[in-house]
Amino acid sequence: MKDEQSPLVIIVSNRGPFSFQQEEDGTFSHQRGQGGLVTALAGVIDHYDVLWVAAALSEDDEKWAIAHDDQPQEIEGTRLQLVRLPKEAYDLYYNVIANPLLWFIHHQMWNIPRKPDIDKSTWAAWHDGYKTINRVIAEAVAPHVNAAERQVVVLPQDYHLYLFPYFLRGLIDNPKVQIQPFIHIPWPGPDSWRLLPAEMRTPIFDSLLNADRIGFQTERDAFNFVQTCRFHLPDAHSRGSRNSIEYQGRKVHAASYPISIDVDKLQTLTEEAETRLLKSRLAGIASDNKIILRVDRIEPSKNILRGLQAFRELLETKPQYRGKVQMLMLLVPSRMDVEEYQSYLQAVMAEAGMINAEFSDSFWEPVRIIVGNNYPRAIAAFQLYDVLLVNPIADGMNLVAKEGALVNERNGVLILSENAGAVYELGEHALVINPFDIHSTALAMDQALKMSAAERETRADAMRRQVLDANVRMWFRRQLDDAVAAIRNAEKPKKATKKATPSN
Ligand code: GDG
Repeated sequence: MKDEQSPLVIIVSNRGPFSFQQEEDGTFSHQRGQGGLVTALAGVIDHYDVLWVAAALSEDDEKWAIAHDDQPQEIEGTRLQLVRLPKEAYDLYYNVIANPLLWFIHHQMWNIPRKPDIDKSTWAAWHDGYKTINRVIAEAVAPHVNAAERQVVVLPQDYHLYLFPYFLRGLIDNPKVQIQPFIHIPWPGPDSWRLLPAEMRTPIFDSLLNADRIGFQTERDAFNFVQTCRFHLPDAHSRGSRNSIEYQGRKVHAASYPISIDVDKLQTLTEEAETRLLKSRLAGIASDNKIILRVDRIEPSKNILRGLQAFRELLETKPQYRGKVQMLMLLVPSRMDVEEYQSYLQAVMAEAGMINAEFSDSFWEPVRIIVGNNYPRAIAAFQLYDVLLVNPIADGMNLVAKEGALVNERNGVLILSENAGAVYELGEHALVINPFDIHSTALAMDQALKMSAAERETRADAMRRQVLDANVRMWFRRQLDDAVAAIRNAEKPKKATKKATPSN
């Protein structure tokens, strides 16, 4: 049941919750969108009055938008508006600026003597792509904000929309609005931003400070943001605060809202026939081997290659595991038109092939890679692992770690990077590693594989409880509660303040 008194919530994201396909008879069918963000948000919005505004990503999405006069339509209980965007500008925004430039800065993935190389074409992409798309999306959202006669909470999602708050602020006149971006990826410290020219980074910080509150995955990210603004914007002051910035007469909060998973939905999914079938297939592949699992998008920041190198070291130094342990890797294709991603996949395949060539025997394949997009298969695999390897170079949160902890049936051990946001909630019960340290990762694999049943159970129980206690609904609710409280606070008549007396 939606609460009529509740605010209008406008989620704004690059990728929407549904994609469309036009059938031969001209009607449209739809499919749920993919990705961590859509999965997380799709699970929680049913209870709110939500308008979701996203980019029309395909030709059929555009046709769907045209068929509905570019107005919102209700799809499975969600009001959705897809914004048609100039194609060339979209390509520059997405494939030159957002991914890879901003993504690489956030995950610190540079090979600095060579990259980033910000040349004339990057500048053109900034002006004609990133700025343009952010402005056009803000223009699509503004009329909804202005027409609403009640509180409005605008939730732009992630690094694709950094300039959106600036453009939106210039277009709206509704005082009962809170602009509250959420940033899903890690926010690096001030020095990392020196890789971006001041004429790019300053508008990003300035735009975000046009918001009222900015949500981050962890306190570390929120603190890094405050520090970044202090260092790079001469007019920004934190006045000793770790989580707010005063800038141009406004106070902007940096808050942490660790994202989580939809516990009920995930548990239901484990019961479905398809998941069960996939589970028995995967169990068959692993035979009676212990499973070291990883589930990731094919993404250099996930550190897949070092994970394999650690497994190689394990097999080299501890021959007792040969024939007894299999590394199962479910890899989801991602950004396959970006050169770095293609060559990364090639390197991963080559390393896995080399390990198999060196160690396999007639009955045992040390590494098994399954490439493809199949969420139920990932859920099936989570139930089966003995060890889950989550070793990203940097990761905002990492939902895989939480999903695994919830549904695993073998009291599996989590090996977790100290640079994943999830480490703050799960680290105490996981084996925490430095993601660059291949040797220690191999030692952690050994420790996990020989850990006593009692210790595995204690750790797994604690992680499961932690995930059960922090559902994704809470993540969403907390953001809305804070936004509504801020609007109410702003509406309260201001008490006359005493004139400050100069002190010594
Ligand atoms: C970004 C941030 C942050 C697995 N196989 C398939 C599939 N999955 C699911 C996983 C998980 C999701 O995709 C991936 O989420 P992660 O959090 O692990 O990683 P990112 O995609 O990088 O997500 C991250 C997240 O946003 C949310 O804020 O935690 O730090 O980088 O749920 O189980 N999904 C589909 N097909 C598969 O084959 N569709």
